[in-house]
Amino acid sequence: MTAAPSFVIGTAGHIDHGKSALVQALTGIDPDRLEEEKRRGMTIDLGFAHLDLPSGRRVGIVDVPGHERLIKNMLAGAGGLDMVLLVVAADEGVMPQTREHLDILRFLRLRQGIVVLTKIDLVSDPDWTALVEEDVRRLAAGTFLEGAPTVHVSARTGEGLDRLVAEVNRRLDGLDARPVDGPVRLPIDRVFTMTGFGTIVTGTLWSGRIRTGEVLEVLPLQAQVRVRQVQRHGERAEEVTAGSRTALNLVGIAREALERGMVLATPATFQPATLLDARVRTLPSAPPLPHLARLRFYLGTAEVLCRMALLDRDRLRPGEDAPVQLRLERPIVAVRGDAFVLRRYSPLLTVGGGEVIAVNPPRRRRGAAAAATVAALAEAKVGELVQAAIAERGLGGTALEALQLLVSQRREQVGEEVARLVQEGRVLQIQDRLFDAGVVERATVRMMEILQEVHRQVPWRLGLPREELKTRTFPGGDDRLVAMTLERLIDAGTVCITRGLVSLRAHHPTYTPEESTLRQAILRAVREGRFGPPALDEVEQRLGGEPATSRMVQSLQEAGELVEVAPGIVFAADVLEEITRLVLTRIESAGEITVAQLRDLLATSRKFALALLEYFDGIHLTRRVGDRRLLAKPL
Ligand SMILES: Nc1nc2c(ncn2[C@@H]2O[C@H](COP(=O)(O)OP(=O)(O)OP(=O)(O)O)[C@@H](O)[C@H]2O)c(=O)[nH]1
Ligand SMILES: [Mg+2]
Repeated sequence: MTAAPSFVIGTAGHIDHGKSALVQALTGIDPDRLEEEKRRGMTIDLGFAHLDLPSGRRVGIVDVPGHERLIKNMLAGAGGLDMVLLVVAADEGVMPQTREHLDILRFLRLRQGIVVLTKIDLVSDPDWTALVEEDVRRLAAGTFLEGAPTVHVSARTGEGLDRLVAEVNRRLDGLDARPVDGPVRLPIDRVFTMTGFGTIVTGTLWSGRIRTGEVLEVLPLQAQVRVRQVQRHGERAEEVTAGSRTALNLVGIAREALERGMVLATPATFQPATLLDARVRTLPSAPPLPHLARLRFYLGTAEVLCRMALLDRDRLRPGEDAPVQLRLERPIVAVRGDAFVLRRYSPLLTVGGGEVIAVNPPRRRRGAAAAATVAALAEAKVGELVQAAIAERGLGGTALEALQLLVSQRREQVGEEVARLVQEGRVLQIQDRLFDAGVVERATVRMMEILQEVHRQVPWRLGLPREELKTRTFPGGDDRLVAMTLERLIDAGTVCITRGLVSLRAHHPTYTPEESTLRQAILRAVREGRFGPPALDEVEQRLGGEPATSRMVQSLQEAGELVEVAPGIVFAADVLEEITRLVLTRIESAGEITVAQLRDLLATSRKFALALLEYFDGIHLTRRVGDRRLLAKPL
């Protein structure tokens, strides 16, 4: 069963035009809840109510202040609206904050509204009313309110209220529901404590659903909290869904830690941001803005100071549209596609607004290139963004969850795009990690080049240890990626791994005549010692102690002709094979062998016998039980 989607309606309009009186007349709830509001007869902060429609549906109402100095509070309420009642007092007509509120709602991309001419009881001259209506029509032209119904209302006499309610009811059906299946995102607009409950926060749930008992994250604090109780329109509920006015009783956080502007969210989904790529448009009435103008930035219920870096011009003129980077003074939660409003710092004045294009992008150098990048990003499709984000992570790859943070789109949508990219071969998925196929391809080519280079420069070496190869070709690379790349190259017959060394299959070590002579001499010296070979450094000294000698010792080991059974103790491979056979024969007949027995058998010293048996343990030929060695695996 899917319940009807929830919506929130807001008021807007000039001070004293009757917004709060209208809400009270409609709902019976006085939205002016503060003592100061009642005393001064004006709204100071947001007020909340709910309206039961004839269809049985209940909608949330947010009442905003009209005072020009309280626009910041109006903005905190305007962010979560689905529909507005633009209130214009019939006796006064369009006034400055009628315009400013409408400008703000346009920047916030509100789509639906009704014009309410209030105080209609105060106007008896129909010509005057027609004049006001004409003014409003001109104001609405070219905005989402163009063609919207205008309802004449009196909060005092009740005239027109029924028509208004019917109009609200009708208009709600045309609204798009907010994404219930998205992550939880609730910009907090109020925080208070209630005796017996502790911390309560309220807000409009922008997306997702919240259930009792759920754990959420407070951003930008990145603190975890538990939801002890959920309320919807002041009534206890098991669950609230997107578009609902919501109150939550939180456990695990002090009231003092919370404030308006913070966001409650699904944990590990949003990344607090201080840098945004954005497109900004200024109002025709705005002053020209210089590069790095200091502005107030409003998104959700947050207000934060910022500097606006102009990427492709020195000045943003009135009515212009430009790609910018916004450097915020405090982290906020923003998502690609979010709408925001910009106001001048002093004097306080709405100057523009825009849309977030990228969250936490690289800091851009001004110029045509940066502007073009941001413009291209603005046009990019989700798939392209996902691919760019994966490519940006390079050889380290990225997890799907991290992509949600990077791209901040609806969860399923990102998953679908990833699946498509994997299928098209543009993204590689290894277990739960994602890599850009192009990046991997380039790294693979580079790996072959490095092997070629090493083979050419050091022809005597069999290959490169895996770790060394990794740090040279996949710096910062994910181990799973390295393993998979090697596996592919081995399968293709291009590369092989011998005794832990990676080489091109076509490579065979070659030696200069001097190196060949040295190898022979080393091998002879070790083999002569038979079951009691000379120590490595002794051999090296005997042969002149040149660096070439130790290089050839290494090459003999790599080739498997010498085996180091313990540090400094090497046996010729054929001698070690002979010892292995003797040990096996002995265990077969006697069932076991001890260090002393091996020492006697080989007529050698205890040092060698012990080193050999430990070596055999190490390669899992034998296993130790007390003093004795048995076969690791029964024959
Ligand atoms: N006669 C008449 N007076 C009204 C009507 N609606 C509101 N008023 C009066 O107008 C004054 C302002 O009304 P409010 O509802 O507080 O105005 P507001 O738009 O909420 O004002 P702010 O919140 O401060 O922006 C009050 O004295 C109301 O009683 C109406 O329909 N008719
Ligand atoms: Mg009011």
